[in-house]
Amino acid sequence: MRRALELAKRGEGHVSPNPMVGCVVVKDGRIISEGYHEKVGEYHAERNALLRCEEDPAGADLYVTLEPCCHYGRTPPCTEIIIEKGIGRVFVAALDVNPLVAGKGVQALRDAGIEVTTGILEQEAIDLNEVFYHYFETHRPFVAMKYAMTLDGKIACHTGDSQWITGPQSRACVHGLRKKYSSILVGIGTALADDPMLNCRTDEGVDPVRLVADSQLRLPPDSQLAQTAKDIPTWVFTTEETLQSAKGRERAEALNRLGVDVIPCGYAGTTDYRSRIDPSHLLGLLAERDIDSVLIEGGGTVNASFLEAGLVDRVYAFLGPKLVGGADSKSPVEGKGAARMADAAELTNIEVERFEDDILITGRVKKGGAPCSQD
Ligand code: AOF
Ligand code: ZN
Repeated sequence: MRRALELAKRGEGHVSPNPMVGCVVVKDGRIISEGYHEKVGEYHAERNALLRCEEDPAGADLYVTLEPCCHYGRTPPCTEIIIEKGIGRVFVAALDVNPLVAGKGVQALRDAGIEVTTGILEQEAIDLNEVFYHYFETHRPFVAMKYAMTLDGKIACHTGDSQWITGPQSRACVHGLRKKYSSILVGIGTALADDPMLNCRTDEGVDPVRLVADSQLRLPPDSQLAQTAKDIPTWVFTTEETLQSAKGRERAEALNRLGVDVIPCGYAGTTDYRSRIDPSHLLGLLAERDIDSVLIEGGGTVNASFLEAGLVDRVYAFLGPKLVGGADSKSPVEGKGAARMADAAELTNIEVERFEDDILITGRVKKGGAPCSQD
């Protein structure tokens, strides 16, 4: 099953909104075939493994990280080919949450006389597909928030200079994260300050859809994002109000011509800091377009609006061993912030990793603990 989990990971970045799944076929104590779900719309892990067998898999054991499906989706049911090939026993890591499958896949195999064991390395399998489980259960994209800060909690100097807080190894890890999530979001402040590309610069990386929260539609047509929108999908979320003004319409048309998709989104009002896009509505619009996950890369305004709305599911905080000081130097989360420590957003299932002298702390945000912006 460990091998099957390793194989599953190879699908990362290519299968969204499907889960990553791996499969190993074992006969007489030898692995006779392996497979994984390589690309959304294409064959599932089990079918890939079974079609690649160079010897008859009849009577073999099949290890799979997700309950085999029993429905006709974009591909035929895996239970059918497992039964057809005469597999003797099936070992499953985790059950599916897709209501078309959940429990029914295992039942179909048992009904056909196959011995099925579930729950092997179950937690690992669930953790691997945290995005898939979350998206199916909530119908809302999984939100991961990433930032790099100095040891004194700043994401830039008071002048705005921010290159670089962390070293090359941490930055390579960020490109790995961009492969893991199907979209990447920045606020217009970050887009203007950094003129980023927001692509995935790793081997075989797939570029995530690039999103900008831009209530006033200020993204310049000569920005890198707009200029490369014909090659990498780029969606800019603005308000109806902006699109109704002559200036807004003109800006939208200029961006459209460059291939940018300008999408009207709800407005969360003007707070004590800045006007902003409604994060919950934005996620709803993404789900309509089958986007299962978002990596938020700042800045502080966007981070605050998602965190305050209780919509952040995972945080990646990179720490660079530097101190820049400055009362006006920006920190990762703006907004008003929690009034009491008891109202702080809290992380659980913490993992710590080191990249040269930088430290990455990541964890899931405990639910029901969003910071409250009221006193
Ligand atoms: C499996 N093995 O490798 C995967 C499964 O549209 P389709 O046909 O690709 O079906 C997608 C659903 O199939 C997905 O929501 C999940 O329930 C299951 N994914 N099942 O037996 C696999 N990727
Ligand atoms: Zn399947």
